[in-house]
Amino acid sequence: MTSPIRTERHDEILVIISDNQPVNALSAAVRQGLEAAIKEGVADASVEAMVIRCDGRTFFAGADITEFTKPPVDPLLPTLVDMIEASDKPVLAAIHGTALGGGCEVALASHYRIAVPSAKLGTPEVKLGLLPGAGGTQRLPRIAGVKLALELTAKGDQIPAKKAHEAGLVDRLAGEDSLEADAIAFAREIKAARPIPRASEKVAAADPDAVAAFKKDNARRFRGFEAPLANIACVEKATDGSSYAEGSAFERQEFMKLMMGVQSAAQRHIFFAERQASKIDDVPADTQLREIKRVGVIGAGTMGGGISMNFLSAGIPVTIVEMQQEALDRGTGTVRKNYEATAAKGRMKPEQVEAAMGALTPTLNFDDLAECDLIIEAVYENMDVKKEIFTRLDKIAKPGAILASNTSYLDIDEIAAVTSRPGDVVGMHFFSPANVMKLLEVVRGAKTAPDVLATVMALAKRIKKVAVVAGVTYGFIGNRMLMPRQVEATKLLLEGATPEQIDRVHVAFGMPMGPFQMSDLAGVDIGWHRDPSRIENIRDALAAENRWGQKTKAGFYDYDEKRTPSNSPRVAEIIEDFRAKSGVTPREIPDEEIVARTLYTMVNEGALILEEGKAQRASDVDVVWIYGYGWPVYRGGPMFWAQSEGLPKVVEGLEKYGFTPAKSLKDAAASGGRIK
Ligand code: T1G
Repeated sequence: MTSPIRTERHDEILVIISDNQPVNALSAAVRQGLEAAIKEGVADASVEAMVIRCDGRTFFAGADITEFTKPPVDPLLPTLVDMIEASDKPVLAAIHGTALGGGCEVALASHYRIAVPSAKLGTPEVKLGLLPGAGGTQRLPRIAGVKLALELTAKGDQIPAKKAHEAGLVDRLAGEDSLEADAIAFAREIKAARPIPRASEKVAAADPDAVAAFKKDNARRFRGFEAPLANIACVEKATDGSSYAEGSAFERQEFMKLMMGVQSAAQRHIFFAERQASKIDDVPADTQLREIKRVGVIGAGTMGGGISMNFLSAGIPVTIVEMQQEALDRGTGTVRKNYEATAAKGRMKPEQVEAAMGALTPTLNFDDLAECDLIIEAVYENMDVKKEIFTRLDKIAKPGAILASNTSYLDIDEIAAVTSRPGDVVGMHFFSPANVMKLLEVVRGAKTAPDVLATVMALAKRIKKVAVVAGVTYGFIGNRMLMPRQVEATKLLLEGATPEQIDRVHVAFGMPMGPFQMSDLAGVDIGWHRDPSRIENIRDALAAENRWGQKTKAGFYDYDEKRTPSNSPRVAEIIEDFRAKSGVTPREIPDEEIVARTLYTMVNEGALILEEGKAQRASDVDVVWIYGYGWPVYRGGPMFWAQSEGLPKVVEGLEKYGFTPAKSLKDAAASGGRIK
């Protein structure tokens, strides 16, 4: 097999080139090729300096993550980078695209770094539950200081080449289209410069204030994660007077601890699961896509406005339709307000706000949708209303337009059936707030055409969503799994638990909030029959007293002006009343029962969804819960977590509390296999 590494001579400069598509991951073959090429350059007296660069779209994007579960192959990356640095001839890294992780570490071990202005550098290993294990935590603080080293390692931020140049992380900026030539010229310039600069020989100044501030600013973000603290410890080690050798030994030790831990396995699982989710098993990757030049959105409410922003922010014009001018104005006003809030935080320029708003065409005329290539219905959850809309769309939408519904639960096949073009109908279930939440459930109807699916999945990437294909089933994947959790959480209230206990168990597990906190945020009145005289359950009782959640400053909790929650004596009374009416004597509920009844039941529902073919793969279910509901990524999603809990334990827990485990779950538990 040919090596992905080749060399080219430019007189006294040896250029070492990697071509390992798609992202030049530092696979064993790449490492072996680099080692051989560096040795060749060092041994050849006519070589006075070396340049390392990559073909394709990016400089090395890191170690090859697919190798982590395989036996290690020499040279290991730490050995390779130290060998590069030890070269007695200058080595120069020529960077384009994203120099990430081990790729950044190869650049840091090189003696000089030149980058095109569009390049970015980073050490995002922390997002995989790891840390830069090839000297990155030791070289970064020595080159660029503690503060930047923490941002890059413990947070996993990327830094644009220009900023990296200002910080001394990059020595020179190349022309955007002349990287190799500029790198060779730079190599000629420094080839005789001595001493050769080596990061590991520099001293990194301690900066306890920066560490303290960083820990304080990121405490919430790091809650439950192990890797960020390990990164911080390694960066601090580089500044405590330890030698590079001592620091890198400590780094190696910490890296191996993380590598062997469950959190990194979970985070690496999600890294690949997210990319796998974009693949539709029975739709070829090269399916011809439909062109989407203009999107129509029906409904300018919270969802319609948020959905529109996704496309406007991606530079896709939107026609937004309402029935009343007042609603239309309110909707477009909210879009502008959201953009202006983003601009106020410096994350958008005023001219970008105007460009986005300029691409938004509000109208009361439904027929204006005729020019749209994709039309997304985002009105309230009522099947009759949706059918009426799709009947009208069928008459006015242009041939080939994709007709999508943002429904959260309803049957896409039933909606498609009112049109003459069911192949063009698909579900696009955005999660609120639609311009923020990354998950998009793409609901495949029985007749949805393959190219419609492929087009929507590709469009999801364009609007920076993580898309997962769901089948037609009530609540699709995420909301269907939410139902047993909500049912059991409510039952547990009757039996003796409190909203705060149940929420505490979920937050301690790593969820951003528990079921009742979530209910108060979304609205206790969502789906309520609106008849205050009809009180059949605790939720009805709350809704009837206008306890609709945060928006009415009272729900399952009471809220002050700043929406700070407090336990509600009134809610306790309501729960007591229902216990009395139901003849239930409250009992002490152990936390493990809450876990089994609210989390194991979700896993069981996920297994049923998979058995019914309503999700393509178990990892898709995980992706839904990570990106749609904030499931802690260090637990890898419900199905991965169940596996790490031990399926026999999950099955036993389900049976202990009277649930029937899904067949696939039981079989996998019995055979020691996995849920697929
Ligand atoms: N290893 C193996 N495969 C990788 C990979 C990697 N590092 N990065 C990407 N891929 C695959 C990916 O699975 C997909 O495969 C294809 O490449 C395109 O990726 C010792 C231990 C570089 C910004 O964390 O952030 O170095 O689905 O769809 O959107 O200190 O990939 O096509 O079959 O994401 O253009 C640290 C991870 C590793 C960077 C490009 N590095 N990658 O984004 O394409 S650990 C990272 C990314 C490490 C050392 C440590 C992104 C990207 P497929 P893609 P993209």
